[in-house]
Formats: sequence, C-alpha cells, structure tokens
Amino acid sequence: MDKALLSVLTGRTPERRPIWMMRQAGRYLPEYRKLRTEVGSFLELCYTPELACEVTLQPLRRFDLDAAILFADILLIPQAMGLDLSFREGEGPVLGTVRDMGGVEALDGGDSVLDRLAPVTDTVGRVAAKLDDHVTLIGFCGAPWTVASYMIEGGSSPDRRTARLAAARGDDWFEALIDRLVSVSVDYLSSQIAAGAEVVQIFDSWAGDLAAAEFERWSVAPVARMVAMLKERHPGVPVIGFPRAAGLGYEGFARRTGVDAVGVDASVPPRWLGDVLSREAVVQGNIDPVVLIAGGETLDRAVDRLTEAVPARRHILNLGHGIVPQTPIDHVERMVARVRHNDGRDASG
Ligand code: 1CP
Repeated sequence: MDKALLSVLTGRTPERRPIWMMRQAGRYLPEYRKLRTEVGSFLELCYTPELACEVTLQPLRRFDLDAAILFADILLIPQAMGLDLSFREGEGPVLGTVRDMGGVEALDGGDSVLDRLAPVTDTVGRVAAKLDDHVTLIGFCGAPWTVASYMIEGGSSPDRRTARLAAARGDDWFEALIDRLVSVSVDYLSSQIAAGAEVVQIFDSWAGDLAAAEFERWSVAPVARMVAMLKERHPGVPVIGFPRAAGLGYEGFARRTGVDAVGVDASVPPRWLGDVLSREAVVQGNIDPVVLIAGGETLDRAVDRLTEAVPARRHILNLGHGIVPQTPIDHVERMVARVRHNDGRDASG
C-alpha cells in the first residue's frame, strides 16, 4: 500500500482517503491514561523518548490510520527558550510571561534551544523506525501567533486579550517575539525532518482571534516565512497549515503562505471545501469532535457529507479540532470504517 497521506500531499492519487485525528494520542485512550498516571507528569512523557514513542504509536495499534503525529506539545518551544512551564491537573498549562522587549531579549535562542529539545527529536527517530510502511510520520510545532499568545498570557486564557492588544498595536517587542519564534520554530521543524518526520504541521489554534488585517500580518506572514525557509532547506517535504477558525481567511491561505494543505475547523461547510478550497489546496478536516462523541447516525451523516463533497485525492480526513477525552473509542472505529466503506463506493475519488 502507498503512504496515502504523502500521496495526497504530493499531488498523486492515493490508494485510499488518508485519515488521522488531531490529538489522536491522548486521554480518550485508556492505555494513555494508565501510562500517564504511572509516569505522573505530562512533560516527563514528552521528554522521555521511549515513552513518547510508545504513546505516539498507541492510536495506530487500535485504529487503521494513515499517519502518526509526534507526541509532544507546542509549549515545549517557549520552555526551551527559558520560560517555566507546568501542567496543573484540570487547569491546563502555566507558563512564564513575556510582555516587553526586555522579556524578548532574555529568551534563549540558537543551539541551546535545540539541545533542550533533543529528546523530542530522538522520539521522532524512534517512531520513524517502527511505523508500518503505509503510515506517514507528522512532526509539528505551534505557529508564532499561537505560541506568542501563550507566552504573553502566561498559559491558557479565555480571550487572549493582552496578546490581541499587543498584536493590534503592533508593538515592537511583539514583532520581535514573533520573529524569534519564526526562526526557532523553523530550526525545530528542520531537526524533526532530519530525524525522520515526513510532513510537518503548523498549528495556529488561535488564528481566529485576529481581525482581518492582524490575521494577515501575524498569522499569514510569519507562517509564509516559515514555509519559505523550510522549502529551501527541505524541498519536497509537505507542510500543513492549520489557521483554526480563520473563516474567510481560509480562502487563499495556501497561496499566500505556500503550505501544501490547509486544516479546516468544523464550521466550514463541506460543499465549500469541495467546490472552492480543495481546488487551491489539499484540505484537511473537518468532522466536529462533538459529532464524534455523539456517534451513531449523526456521525455517519457527517462523514458521508464530507466524503461526498471533497474528492479523496484532495482530502485528508481529520477532525475540525482535537479529539476530546470523553470520546468513546468505538465511535472512532465507526468513523474510520465509514470512511473506508465510502471510499469503496466512490472509487473514482
Ligand atoms: O494531561 C495530559 O495528559 C496532557 C494533555 C495534553 C496532551 C495529550 C496536552 C496539554 N498536550 C498534549 C499533546 C499534544 N498537544 C499533541 C500530541 C500529538 C497528538 O496526538 O495530536 C499536539 C499536536 C498538541 C498541540 C497543542 N498543544 C496545541 C495545538 C492544537 C490544539 O489543540 O489547538 C495547543 C493549543 C496546545 C496547548 C495545550 N497543551 C495541553 C493543553 C491542555 C493545551 C491547551 C490549553 C488551552 O486550551 O489553552
């Protein structure tokens, strides 16, 4: 069998519609919860290559998926740049803050950042050596805007107002922070590719926070710079961009940034994905994670609408955002089976 994900991303017709799920390794899996409890700390899981490799592979043992995604987190970069990071139970991440030029200048850069992230790169190599031939390995990082928003807010925030204000004003220190993140993130993705990642995804989870002009300046432009640098260093390695909740900003995003595929949230109608967006880029998405919890015929209908609207050779079937902990495992099985069944009915793809 071919690597269906890689086929779609390089313009070839895949043997089947590729499927993977954002956050596919994680708390909805009992084997993840068990290991997580034994180890005690999420960050220790991320920085112990043997364990991170095991967790990366867990969803692939259960489901017939076409990709593995490195088990790590977008907040490992700010931590490697010198900010304190902890994950408190039920509260999410708590991170040291950067809110002025002094804070940006105090951040570490260059080789020391990559040295701290070396265990993650090690995980990539281990996973690459263990994957079945048809499974593609995805590396990732957060987009500069999304990572900057956590660094400015000091962790999760209901509305990211301080970060949005800095973006709207275009403060010098904010621009300097984005520039630093562009360069560190490219080096980090580059090290993942050198270790065996075949595709990389840039998560801009909070792209939808930005007004149109700020979206161009702080989401599109930095991602475009990252893609240009990556393409120069690693020609032929596909890049997936995920400007979540970008709305009208999805149109032309691939052209403006150079990404090979665009991840799309669940608010976007499948028809528009098929008729408009998939003509300019490969489309990734966009089953609602809540519909996956609902399961049953609700899920079947959502899968059918999507696979009917978007041709398999231009589609990576995924969720519109990460899978959530209360998702029943048999609903994931049902979704995968339904996609495979529909593939068989529409061999024309
Ligand atoms: O308690 C635990 O076990 C930790 C839960 C957890 C997990 C399993 C966190 C904390 N991160 C992860 C792994 C993770 N994070 C992956 C692994 C690969 C996979 O299976 O997909 C990936 C790709 C991420 C990416 C990530 N982390 C994003 C971007 C994608 C998205 O969901 O929007 C973001 C925003 C984060 C930050 C983060 N890390 C963890 C949490 C709870 C959060 C979100 C906090 C918030 O909502 O603001």
